[in-house]
Amino acid sequence: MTNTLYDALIAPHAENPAIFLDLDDGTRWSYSHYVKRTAQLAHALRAAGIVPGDRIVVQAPKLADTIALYGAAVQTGAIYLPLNTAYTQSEVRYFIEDAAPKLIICDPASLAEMTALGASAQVMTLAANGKGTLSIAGDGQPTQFDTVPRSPDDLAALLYTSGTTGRSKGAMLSHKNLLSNAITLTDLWQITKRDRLIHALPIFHTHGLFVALNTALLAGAQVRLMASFDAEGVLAEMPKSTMLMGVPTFYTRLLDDARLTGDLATNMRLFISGSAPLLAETHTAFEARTGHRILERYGMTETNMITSNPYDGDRIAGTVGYPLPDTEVIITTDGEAVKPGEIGVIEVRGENVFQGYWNMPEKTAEELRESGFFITGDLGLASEDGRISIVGRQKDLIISGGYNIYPKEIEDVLNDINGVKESAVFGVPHPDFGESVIAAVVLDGPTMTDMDIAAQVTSELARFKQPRSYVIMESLPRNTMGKVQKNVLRETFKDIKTD
Ligand code: MLC
Ligand code: AMP
Repeated sequence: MTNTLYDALIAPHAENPAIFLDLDDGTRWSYSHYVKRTAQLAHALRAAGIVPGDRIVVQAPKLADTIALYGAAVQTGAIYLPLNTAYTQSEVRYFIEDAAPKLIICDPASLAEMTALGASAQVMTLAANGKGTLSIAGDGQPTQFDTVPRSPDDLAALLYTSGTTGRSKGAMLSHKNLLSNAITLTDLWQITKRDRLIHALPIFHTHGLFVALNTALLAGAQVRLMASFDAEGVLAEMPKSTMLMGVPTFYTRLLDDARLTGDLATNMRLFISGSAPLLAETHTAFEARTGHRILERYGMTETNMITSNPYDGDRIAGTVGYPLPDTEVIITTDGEAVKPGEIGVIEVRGENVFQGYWNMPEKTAEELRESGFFITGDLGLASEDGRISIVGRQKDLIISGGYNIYPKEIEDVLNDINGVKESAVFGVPHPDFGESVIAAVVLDGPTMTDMDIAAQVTSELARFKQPRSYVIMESLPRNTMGKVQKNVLRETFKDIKTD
C-alpha cells in the first residue's frame, strides 16, 4: 500500500538524525522528530474523525507543528487547505462554505468566530507559542501511524486562488502534481542534504509551502524557518545558509540594506525569485552587490512551477527561463500556437498541472482544455530557443509583494458601500511591493471621503488587498463599448502617492 507524497517526502526520514527545521527560538527539529510528530498529529486528526478526502482548513501561524500538520494531512489521506493568516472573517466564510471542511485549525484568538463559521466542522487551535488544542491532542499519541494509502491522482491539497469574477477558486492539487514538480525542481536547482534554506515566505501559498518545503523534504535539506521576512534576520542567516527563495520585494528590501555584501553571501549557492516579476534593475543591482545572479522562475497555484532560468547557464534578467523538463509550454492566440517572438497567452501542460477547480466544473472547462493545456492568463513570448518572457497579463490582476489581488473582488466590496455608485480598482508601480492597489470611486452623493470608504473596507478585506489610495471621480473613463479603461487610470495615476 502506498501513499505517493508521504512515501517520497516523509517516510524516508524516519531514522534521519539530520536537522530539518531550525526555528527562531533556537529549537531544532531533526527529520526523524518531524516524522514522529507528523504521526502524532495524524492520530489527532483521526481522533477528530478525519477520513480520506476530508478537507482540513488551516489558518495557523508559521510553526514547526503547522508543517507537521501538513504532513499529518498527507498521511491520513486528507486534503490540506491553508489560508492566509491575514484574511478577515468575511473572507474566510467563503472558503469554509465552499470547501465544507471536516476540521478547522486556527489561532485561539479566532476560535469563537471560526466555530460560528464552521457549521458542523470541528475547530481546533494552534497558537503562535505552539500551544493549543491540536498540539495537546497530538502530545502523548504514538509516534507511528499506519499511513493511509493514496494514489498519485488523489487530492493532497486545495489552494484557493482569486478569480477575475471576484469568486475565489479552489485549485485541486493531486499527490502527483506536487511530487512531480518537487522532483523536477530539486533536480534542476541541485538541492541536496548539504543545503540550508532561508525560509522567510508564508506557508499558505505554493511558493513557501510546496516549492520550498517539498523540495527540502525530498532532498533532506535543512530549513531555517523564520516566522516572517525581515531583512535583518535574513542577512544574519546568510553566512550559515546556502539558499534563499523569495518574492521580488525580498530582494529590493535586502538591497536597501547596506549590510548586504558579497562577503556576507559567499556561502550562499542560490537566490531564487518568483511569484511576481523581478525588475531587471533589481537583478543587475543584486549581482553588482553580491556577485550572485538571481535565478528567476515562474509558476502558479494551479500549475506549480512552469519555467525556470537555468542553474548552469545564462540567467537572463527579465525572462523566466525555459519550460521545466516534462512541462510543455505553448504561446497561443485564440487557441492557436504562435511563432517564436510573437506575444500570446501562455498555456501549460504536464504532471504539475492541477485537476480542476473545486465545485466549479464550468470554470475548469474554461481554463483547462481537454488536451490538458491550462490557460494561464499571462501574456508572454518565447525566443527561438524556447526561453519564455512574461510581458503582461490578460487577466485583470494586481500582484503586490507576491500576493495576487483581483480588482473585481475589491470593486464588489466598494460597490456594496452605501453612497458608492461604481468603482474601478487598478495597480500602479510601487517601489517596495512592485504594484500597489488604487481605487477610483464614483459617488452617489457628495458626502463621503476616502477615509469613510477605507473604514468600511477594513472589516471586509485583508490589509494587503485594501486600496492604498482612493481617487474620487465624477465618472470613470470608458471606451466606446462602455468598458472601463484601466490603462487610462493606470497612466493618469501612476505617480499617485501611496504609503
Ligand atoms: C503585507 N502588507 C502588504 C503585503 N504584505 N500590503 C501589500 N502587499 C503585500 N504583499 C501590509 C500589511 O497588512 C501591513 O499594513 C503592512 O503591509 C506591513 O505588514 P507586515 O506584516 O510587516 O508585512 P511586510 O513585511 O510588509 O510583508 C511584505 C512581504 C509579504 C513581501 C514580506 O507580503 C510576503 O511575505 N509576501 C510573500 C507572498 C507570497 O508568498 N507569495 C507567493 C504566492 S504563490 P499596514 O497598513 O499595517 O502597514 C504564487 C505562485 C508562484 O504566486 O509562482 O510562486
Ligand atoms: P498565484 O495565482 O498566486 O499562484 O500567482 C500566479 C501568478 O503570479 C502568475 O499567473 C503570474 O502572473 C505571476 N508570476 C509568478 N511568477 C512570476 C514571475 N517570475 N514573473 C512574473 N509573474 C509571475
